[in-house]
Amino acid sequence: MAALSTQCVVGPVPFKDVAAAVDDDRSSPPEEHGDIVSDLPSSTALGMVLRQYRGSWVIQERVTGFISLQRRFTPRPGDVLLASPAKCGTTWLKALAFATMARGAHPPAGAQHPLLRMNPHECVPFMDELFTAGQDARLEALPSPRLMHTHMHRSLLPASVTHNPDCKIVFICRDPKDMLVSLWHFLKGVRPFTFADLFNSACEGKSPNGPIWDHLLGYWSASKTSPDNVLFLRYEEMLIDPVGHVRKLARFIGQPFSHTDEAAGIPADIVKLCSFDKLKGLSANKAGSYDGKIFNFSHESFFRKGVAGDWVNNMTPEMAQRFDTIIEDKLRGSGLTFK
Ligand code: PAP
Repeated sequence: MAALSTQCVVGPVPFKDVAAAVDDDRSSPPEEHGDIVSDLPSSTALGMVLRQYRGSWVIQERVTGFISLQRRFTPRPGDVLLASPAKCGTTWLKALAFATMARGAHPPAGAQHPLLRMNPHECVPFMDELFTAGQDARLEALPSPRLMHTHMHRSLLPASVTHNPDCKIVFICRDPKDMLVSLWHFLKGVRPFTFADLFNSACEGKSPNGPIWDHLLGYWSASKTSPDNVLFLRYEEMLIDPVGHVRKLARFIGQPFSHTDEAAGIPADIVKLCSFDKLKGLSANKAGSYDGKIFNFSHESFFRKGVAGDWVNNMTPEMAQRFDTIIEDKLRGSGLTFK
């Protein structure tokens, strides 16, 4: 690593700044695991081949990365892992968590804040993708504490993460109906399928990283049994009280706001910096694209409406009822509801 010495820098730092300086030759080559993948149950949905791996339907190209992650990822004390099903508020959570953890080096009201010049996905790395591409050396190059993200089910994470009191997981979810609608708008640009196709796949549990209910239940249960290690957040509640949730997030990761922070209005500044309108309006998010290795997404596609309840504009009442009933049945007895 040439440009950024990690010895004197405290994390999290913008991932893009570090990644650009990593010599890719030092990255571990992707492991093959082809024999394991070809033995897994498969299903074709939405123009993609999915493989059922440890209960989760995974885009085929990602399975080897997941296996590599399980075998090679070494957590460090202080690591914070953001986890989410797709389209549940990851971009927002990445921005809020980065701004909160990096507030010492980067005051949220500062004119030079990294989130003013780069997309939140460029600040916080997506582990699943880096392991898929054999670029996990980029994670190793990050100074501690690291802030990372995964769309993996909790059951797919290595025990070194899930049974590690020094590793914190922050999970975000939202009404699964809104998640589906958001996913459709996001993916329809890169895959030709209808909303009905996505809806039917999700009802069967066969959407990418599905079933959604197992994704939710894994982190929900862990947040109940290990509340110091797993924080369970809901997008809709965050929209109602973003400042309260930023305080909760800061406390959970062991960096509560001091009286001085509060007096200086730091929590409110973080919320302002990361607000939908602020981020959407930045040129860093209006232009450019995100190389997701399998797909390429424009930065602006991560900012659509940013509201709760948009499913009413995309689903019939019958579809909504069918999906609500499935989710309710699957979550029954867990204490988790979306009513
Ligand atoms: P990802 O899983 O691909 O990373 P993710 O960020 O989880 O996507 O989801 C995007 C949703 O969050 C979009 O919701 P919508 O389609 O219903 O509008 C997007 O608009 C919303 N979003 C992005 N940034 C923010 C933000 N700063 N505040 C609130 N919502 C946001």
